[in-house]
Amino acid sequence: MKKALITGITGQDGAYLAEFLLKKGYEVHGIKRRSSSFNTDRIDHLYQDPHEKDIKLKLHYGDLTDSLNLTRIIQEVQPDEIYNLGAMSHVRVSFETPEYVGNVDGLGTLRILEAVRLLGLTEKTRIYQASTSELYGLVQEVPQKETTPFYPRSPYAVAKLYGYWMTVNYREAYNMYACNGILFNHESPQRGETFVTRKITRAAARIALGLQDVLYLGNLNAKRDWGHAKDYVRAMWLILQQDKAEDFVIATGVTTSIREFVRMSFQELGIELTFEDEGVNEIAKVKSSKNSDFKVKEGDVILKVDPRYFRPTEVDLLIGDPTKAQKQLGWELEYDLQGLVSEMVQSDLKLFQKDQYLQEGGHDVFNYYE
Ligand code: NDP
Ligand code: GDR
Repeated sequence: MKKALITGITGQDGAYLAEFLLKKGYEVHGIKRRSSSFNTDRIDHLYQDPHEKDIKLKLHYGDLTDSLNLTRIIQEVQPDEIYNLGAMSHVRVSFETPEYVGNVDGLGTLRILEAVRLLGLTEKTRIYQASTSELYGLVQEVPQKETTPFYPRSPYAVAKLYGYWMTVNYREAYNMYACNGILFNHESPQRGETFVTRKITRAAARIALGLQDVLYLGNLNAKRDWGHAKDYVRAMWLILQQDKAEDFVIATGVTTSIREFVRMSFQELGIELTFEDEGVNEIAKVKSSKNSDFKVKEGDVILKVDPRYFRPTEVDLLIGDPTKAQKQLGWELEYDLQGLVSEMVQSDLKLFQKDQYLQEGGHDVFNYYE
């Protein structure tokens, strides 16, 4: 039985990957951070009581800033595969915490690579590094592929650039099986609430149910190549199953603006929008609504721009070319954007119907949204 170690197992990708690997028969180990409240929501459905025998999912406390801890866990587990998904992954927040991001996202990658080397596991352990389309940053070429030059535009992307090159360097210097997956944006109902897609699908559901009036967003013109996280974790695994370690772009090849994602999300609920006044004064109004149970009416302003969400340096356009992954890994998409939007909106609608029910029953409902 193969053993996998996942950093960032409590995140969106970590949770889907753990589920995927368990189904494949792996023993899965995950590193979780100590938190003052429970932080395992996304993997609770996979949880196995550690008092039982032969459990297949094991969690270890740890942190990517702690070399001793990482080295000890890797020594204990002796993993066949390590998926380094742990990161402070929010681009805008990285402008506020640049040193921390350098430590976790940049040096954290080095700590994993070096631990494997020092423990003499270079022949046994394969390493997947969660690299990102943010490396491309300022547009140099479209669509972006493995050979496109990088031009990172945030402390997050600069830290990930260090992780990318460390992975390449350890592969070349020590003949390690270490690979970068250069993944373009991927989303799901488990996406963190402050990333733009989830912020939009949550707001669409909440506005329809009368739990929120307005959605505040930043740059509506940015374009992203959005896929489904389930398709993307399968690619991570495939990248580690090849004869030779290589880096791969994982993307859909289709790009869509934030504004269009808003339109599609509300449309999923039968609410048509009109957008007025591009720029900082841009708003979106309800044009029509098919569902009379929803608490919106024609002319309601449901979206405003708040410059607070603008970034000091923005990545305007991402569109990836997944040809290499398709040819060499045999990787194919199972989801398209319409299916993704539909799944996310319907999931959030169900989630917030519970809040609506509680509120109507006279209970207080609090929801932090940014
Ligand atoms: P999430 O933000 O959902 O998850 C990040 C994970 O990293 C969480 O488990 C988090 O723990 C953990 N983590 C954060 N800081 C530390 C630390 N100091 N030590 C150990 N673990 C830590 O990210 P995603 O699942 O969306 O992304 C997975 C990886 O892929 C990340 O590295 C991200 O940068 C990268 N990536 C993501 C893309 C995407 O579109 N989703 C695209 C390309 C790359 P906790 O739950 O406690 O916060
Ligand atoms: P991104 O994702 O920065 O691409 O990084 P995010 O969803 O945060 O932003 C996408 C685009 O939407 C614009 N935007 C807003 N973004 C957020 N979060 N909130 C807003 O209110 C808002 N309004 C407009 C942004 O300016 C941006 O252009 C994600 C992360 O998962 C990274 O970890 C990963 O590496 C990349 O995807 C690929």
